[in-house]
Amino acid sequence: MATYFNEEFETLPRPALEALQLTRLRNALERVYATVPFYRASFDMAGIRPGDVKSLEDLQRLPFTTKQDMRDSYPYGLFAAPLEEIVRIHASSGTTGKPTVVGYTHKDIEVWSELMARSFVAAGAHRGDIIHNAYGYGLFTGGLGAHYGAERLGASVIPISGGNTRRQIMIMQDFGSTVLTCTPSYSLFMAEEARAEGVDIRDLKLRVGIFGAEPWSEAMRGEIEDKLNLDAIDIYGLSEIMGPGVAIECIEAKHGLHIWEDHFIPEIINPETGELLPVGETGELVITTITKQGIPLIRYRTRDVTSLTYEPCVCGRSHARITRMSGRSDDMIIVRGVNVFPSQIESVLVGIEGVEPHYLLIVDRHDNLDTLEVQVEVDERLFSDEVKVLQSLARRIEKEIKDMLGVTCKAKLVEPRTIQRSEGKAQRVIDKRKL
Ligand code: DLL
Repeated sequence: MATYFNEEFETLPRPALEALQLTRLRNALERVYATVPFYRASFDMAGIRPGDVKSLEDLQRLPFTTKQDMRDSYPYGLFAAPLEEIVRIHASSGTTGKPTVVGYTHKDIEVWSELMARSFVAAGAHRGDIIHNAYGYGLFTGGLGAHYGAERLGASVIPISGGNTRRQIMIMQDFGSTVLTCTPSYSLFMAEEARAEGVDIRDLKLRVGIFGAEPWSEAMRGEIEDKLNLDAIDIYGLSEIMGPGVAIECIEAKHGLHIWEDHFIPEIINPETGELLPVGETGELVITTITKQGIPLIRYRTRDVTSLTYEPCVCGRSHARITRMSGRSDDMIIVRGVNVFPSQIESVLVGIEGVEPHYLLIVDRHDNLDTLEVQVEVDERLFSDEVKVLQSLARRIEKEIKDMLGVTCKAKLVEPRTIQRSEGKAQRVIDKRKL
């Protein structure tokens, strides 16, 4: 028998769940129409009023919201609550160097904590667990999101955040951590570092790992479970919608991630045409938040590619499942958990004298750690210059990218006209990671 954090809502029969969704959706639409000028304008343009939405199917008649819309209203334009009611602000990188900003009311934090607590229980965690939370604390939602959920559950949380891997291993060993939360790639890096320290991470008390924030594969799950001797669970989320805990696998099935449908309505669309796809087909995930107060989003295009199933699950949860994310429909790459758009790197490069705007990003994974190489052409005059000059240029590029985007890379300067030109879409990224 599965255990639940909130049995009533997690197992709500489909008709009751859908009735609840419709009531909450209609309230959310009234709220955004009344408080957010962007929604009033976009609904008016589409010729639809909140009151016209009489069934869940009517959701399709509403326009989408995109990351661009969030950017255009930077920083607080899409907030539906006054700043006096906002108790937390998070942000994630966007294409323009300006982050995407989200705000939470007290109630939003409560809901998020509950959904993360539900997620922990679905993953097999419980009170008495020692949760080693190595997601980054800060503007990124991973650290604080998991932290509040762990406290809500009543487990003991270690707010270790990311970095200083050797210390992490010592703490896991000495404190007897039973649950590990971090990106999947970082968990493998920890295993490597532990081995280098003469520690077999398989011997620690870790029982469950809750991994997300970047794409990973079934093959990688196998490797992690083997190397760390734990159950590896996939968790999904995005800051725009909430943060971690939008969807999670249950430990009973490890087959698809339950999306908490009493708070979110998922749809799958064809990313080219925007048309709704039949259930089961793969496309772009669109999410409508139906209880959020700070920044409710209507039909938000996540750019993440997946499919939906409403098949009953062995765990007894009635909430739909999304399949493991198979990628993104835009060009964002995720390097060690940091979201990076090629255009962000481009804007750093174009600001540096002596560098041409022809570049290629090569993402790879060595010793379980993502690496990013930035190949960029330098101008003719500079290329014939001394090695010292070129080296200092390369270091400067690496530093500016690190300062601006928070991601470590290796800059490789190449001769003019050596990077392949394209007549159509330029290929800016070569991702060699085998996920
Ligand atoms: O990554 C929130 C999070 C933190 C999720 C910790 C899970 C664990 P953002 O920084 O806004 O938020 O990045 C969101 O990361 O649109 C996906 O492209 C990707 N992503 C998140 N989880 C997964 C996953 C957090 N399990 C973006 N599988 C999303 C694949 C994921 N991609």
